[in-house]
Amino acid sequence: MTKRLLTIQDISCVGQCSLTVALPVISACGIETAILPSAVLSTHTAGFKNYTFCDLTPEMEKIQKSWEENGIKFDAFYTGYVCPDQIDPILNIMKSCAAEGAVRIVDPVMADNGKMYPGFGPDFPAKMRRLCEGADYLLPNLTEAAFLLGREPVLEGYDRAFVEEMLRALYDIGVKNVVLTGISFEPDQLGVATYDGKEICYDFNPRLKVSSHGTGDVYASTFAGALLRGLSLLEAAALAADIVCESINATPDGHWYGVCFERALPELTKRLP
Ligand code: PXL
Repeated sequence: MTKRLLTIQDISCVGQCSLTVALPVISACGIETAILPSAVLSTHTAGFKNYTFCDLTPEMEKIQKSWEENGIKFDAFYTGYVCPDQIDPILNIMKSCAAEGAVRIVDPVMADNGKMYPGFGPDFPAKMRRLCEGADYLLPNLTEAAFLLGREPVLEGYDRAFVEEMLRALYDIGVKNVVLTGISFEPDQLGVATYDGKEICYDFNPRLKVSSHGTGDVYASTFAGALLRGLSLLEAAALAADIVCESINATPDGHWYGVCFERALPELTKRLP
């Protein structure tokens, strides 16, 4: 039977991120993809000027009630960019609209490259941490991982012991599986580390020369779709990294605001069982 996933994140109308990535990517994986927009923005917040922002928190409870009245349940939840007052409404939806054995995938979108995204205050990581507690899969980048743990981000010069201590600390938040992205021990490699409470695994790809917006969303969406199609933790983590690389490689120079993940969708469907 086809699985139904609910993804909760913003609609950035233009910008190739969040829902405009998650919906096509997860659908391409053959998973029914339902959405709950956390906010509507004219564009994403990384480089466009005068973006509009409409916080949809007041809709959430009403939507939940309607879903309850229709008996709608989800096999999986995948959260991304959410607003500070949405943690409890989202936890309520995850409780009342979960099919048996429903999986929670949390991408704690809030920061990158050592800095919080515009619009999130210093109190946001503690709120986001509450959403992470009880997640089946947590997918932070190194900056988000540090902020979730109340630490200063360390982005270079670290070793395996540093990464592995961090994975264990993230696991201790109350998470079943951790996927830590943006790990690098050598200048020409970039990868991810996974931890399921027993085993730590790594997957590396050659580091690409450009840094791009929206790659975290391509990563998490591919991971979610692949996982629901039956791939293991490490298989889904590695496939998602490959699809991000493929998307970056398919993006022409000067296309600064996102990656052309659309061009990587054929490769994604080819790689699924
Ligand atoms: O890609 C993460 C993201 C999602 N949504 C919005 C953003 C960003 C990153 O900047 O601004 C609105």
